[in-house]
Amino acid sequence: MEANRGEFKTNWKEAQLMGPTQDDPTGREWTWEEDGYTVIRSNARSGPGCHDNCGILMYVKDGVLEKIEGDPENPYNQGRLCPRCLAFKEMLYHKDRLRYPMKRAKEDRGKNTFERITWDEAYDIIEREMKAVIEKYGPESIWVTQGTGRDINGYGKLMALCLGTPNYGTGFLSGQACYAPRMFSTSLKAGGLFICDYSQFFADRYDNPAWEPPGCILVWGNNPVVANSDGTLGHWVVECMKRGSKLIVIDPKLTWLAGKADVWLQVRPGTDTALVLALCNIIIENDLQDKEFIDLWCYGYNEFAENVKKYPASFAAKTCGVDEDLVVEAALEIGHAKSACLQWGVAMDHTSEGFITGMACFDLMALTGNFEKPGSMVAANPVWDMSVTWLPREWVWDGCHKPLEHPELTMNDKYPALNAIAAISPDMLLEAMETGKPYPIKAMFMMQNNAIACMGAQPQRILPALQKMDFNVVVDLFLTPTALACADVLLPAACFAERIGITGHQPYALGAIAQAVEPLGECKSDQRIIYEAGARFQSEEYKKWDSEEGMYDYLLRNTGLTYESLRERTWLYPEFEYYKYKSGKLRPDGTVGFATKTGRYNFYCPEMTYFGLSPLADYEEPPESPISRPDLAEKYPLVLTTGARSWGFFHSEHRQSPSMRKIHPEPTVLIHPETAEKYGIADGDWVKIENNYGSCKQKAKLSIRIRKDTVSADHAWWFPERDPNDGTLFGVMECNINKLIPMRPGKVGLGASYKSQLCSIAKAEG
Ligand SMILES: Nc1nc2c(c(=O)[nH]1)N[C@H]1C(S)=C(S)[C@@H](COP(=O)(O)OP(=O)(O)OC[C@H]3O[C@@H](n4cnc5c(=O)[nH]c(N)nc54)[C@H](O)[C@@H]3O)O[C@H]1N2
Ligand SMILES: Nc1nc2c(c(=O)[nH]1)N[C@H]1C(S)=C(S)[C@@H](COP(=O)(O)OP(=O)(O)OC[C@H]3O[C@@H](n4cnc5c(=O)[nH]c(N)nc54)[C@H](O)[C@@H]3O)O[C@H]1N2
Ligand code: SF4
Ligand SMILES: [Mo]
Repeated sequence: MEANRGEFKTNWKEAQLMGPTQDDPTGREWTWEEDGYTVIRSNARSGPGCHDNCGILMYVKDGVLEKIEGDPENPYNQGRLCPRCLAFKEMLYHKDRLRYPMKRAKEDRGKNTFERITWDEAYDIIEREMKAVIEKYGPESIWVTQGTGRDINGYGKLMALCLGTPNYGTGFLSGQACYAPRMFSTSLKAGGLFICDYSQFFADRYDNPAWEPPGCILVWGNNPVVANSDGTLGHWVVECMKRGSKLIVIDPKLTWLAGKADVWLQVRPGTDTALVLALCNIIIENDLQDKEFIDLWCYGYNEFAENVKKYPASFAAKTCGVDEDLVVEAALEIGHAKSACLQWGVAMDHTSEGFITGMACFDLMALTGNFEKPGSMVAANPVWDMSVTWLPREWVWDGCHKPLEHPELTMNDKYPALNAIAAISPDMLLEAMETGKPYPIKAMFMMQNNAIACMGAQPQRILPALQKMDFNVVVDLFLTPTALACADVLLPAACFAERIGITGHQPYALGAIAQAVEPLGECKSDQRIIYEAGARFQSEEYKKWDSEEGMYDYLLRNTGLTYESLRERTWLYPEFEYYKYKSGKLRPDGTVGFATKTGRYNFYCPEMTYFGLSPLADYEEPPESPISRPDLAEKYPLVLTTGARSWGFFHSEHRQSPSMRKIHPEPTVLIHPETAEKYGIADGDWVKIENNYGSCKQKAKLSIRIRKDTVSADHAWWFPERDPNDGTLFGVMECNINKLIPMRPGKVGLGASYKSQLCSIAKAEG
């Protein structure tokens, strides 16, 4: 790689950075010429969607992106890429990419009668229509929505601020059931987010002398090798296993990792809390708890220890449907391990009271002293306070907006926990769209949100609610079922290779997204769309920048970097240390301990009483399960889990990509062969999946990998190859498993039922 060594413009030795960095950037260039290509070094990001920032090298010839390779020097992925980045070109240059802003008459919603317009006309319409809604109903009647953790999210908040509405958040994601429940659990328990330590905080990774591989990794309701979710790459787990980490997997399905685990606990979906509490019980019974950590750094241990006596191994075995000996074996493995970490997945948030599961998981880690030591749970603090993308902070947009006039207008009366994390309730907002109460919702500004196909539960409610709005804006890469159903103005977003950006939501490194090619047609980055559209609603003070680069310079203003200097390095790792609760680095006041009110890890969580809940974690059956609803189970005897991630798709995306579709051509429901036989279903048959909320059909895939009492159905299917004028919205309602999932959060307003429902199955016509 001689060709990419050169001189930097920035003198890094003299640069006044906010803090010391780990890696030596000398000579690492961000662009160079090689074999007739211009090579651009960058960090991948959406769109299309992903939670990660893998290091990439983009090879460009004559203005065309010809190939992408993994950047072997980037510590994050060390040269490896998953199929979606390798097939990125198929999405970037797809014939169906939206290329121009478009409008459609409101009476044509659902029909493909979009007309091309200019950006100015698009912004004129948005200004006129949104101002009419604001005038008539107030700014709070606009809902600005986002999808999952793409880098646009922090900026979406700016759009809401510009429009003056408090209603900004995930679009129709029942119970904010993606990461928010777990993050809130951990902030109450430990005063912040803590994640597994796979050496990702170090620029020299597994070779760093301070790092040690976890003694034991618990992969809990997560499939990291496929999902690479929330800034964790699956191959990190594999690298730790190579270095001796033991593996415990908790999953109703035999995943690739479960097949390699020391212990695999094949739980009934929705019962995880019972298992965690039993593991805690067994550890205490065997006197394997970390007494020093508990004495010095924890609060309410005695109450906790007393409470988990209710959950012996036999309770977990019976409730979760697993072997009692295996529960004990897992507990002893964790209790004896020199260190352990818990890699949790969205399966937790996808049960109604998953918020409590998250709390219990942290109790298990605290009980065994697995905080802040190498190979345990370490604090995921934002890099140099740059949390612009995952958890937008108010200061980021300081001075760029008028304060919200009616912050009290969030619809969280029922859910004080949501107010505590400044989140909205998508469930309440859908109700408001339907009923006009507590106040009407009349306009949508939807970015990266294919709600009808994917994010929303009960799309049969969402579709009519969207179609009766006064005005809808959709920003996407493609004409999705949601856009076809409801967009009055449809705006084309740029892919990551077509724009610049900064990454930094993953708490290890700051990174730059470098532009490799010109945007297709008139596509623009979401960020630019937001500041251009936002300017129509804001006064002069908002106009702090007039370019994307200016915007990123503004965001980086406290770090000592500019966008250009960050791009020069491509990535930058701040210094990292362990045991921050001992050095005062977890608390804003610099005193030792955790950043909770008690200053300790809270086994007993006083704040829970504010939400009318028990301060200790306890088990509750899912609202619809064979045990809680035997009446329903008579008709719908199987447990339904949905949406397990697949290699080629990111949610509803990539159905257009020929190679990704080849991996996974049709919607499939995984059924145990004995169960299938009972219902007369053969491999490849179309199956009607039904419950008390609705029904859909998917193709049977028979496999002994899944529990006999459970079926696992795909989510987010639509058929972009269909004619948009055939009246089916790309077939979005035919195979849509979300018709069987209620828009109904857990008691605190967080958590939902995407992975724990009841259903019946029967052979269907094709
Ligand atoms: N390729 C790809 N990657 C993705 C995504 C994608 O769509 N495609 N989506 C991204 C997003 S937004 C998210 S939130 C993450 C999620 O990533 P993951 O957390 O990995 O989510 P899933 O694959 O839905 O579920 C993980 C595992 O939980 C198991 N499971 C199902 N129900 C239960 C249960 O009740 N208890 C337990 N213990 N396990 C259960 C499933 O069988 C599955 O193996 O992935 C992200 N990454
Ligand atoms: N049944 C079931 N339903 C689920 C889940 C499940 O496990 N089971 N998982 C849930 C979870 S955890 C999540 S997070 C949600 C995810 O829900 P979403 O984030 O809404 O996922 P998608 O629908 O794939 O993505 C929305 C749209 O974003 C567009 N897009 C991608 N990149 C960009 C970009 O850079 N800019 C713009 N403007 N648009 C872009 C895509 O083309 C797509 O149409 O789904 C939820 N739905
Ligand atoms: S996880 Fe896959 S799609 Fe996401 S950035 Fe990495 S290689 Fe690309
Ligand atoms: Mo998610």
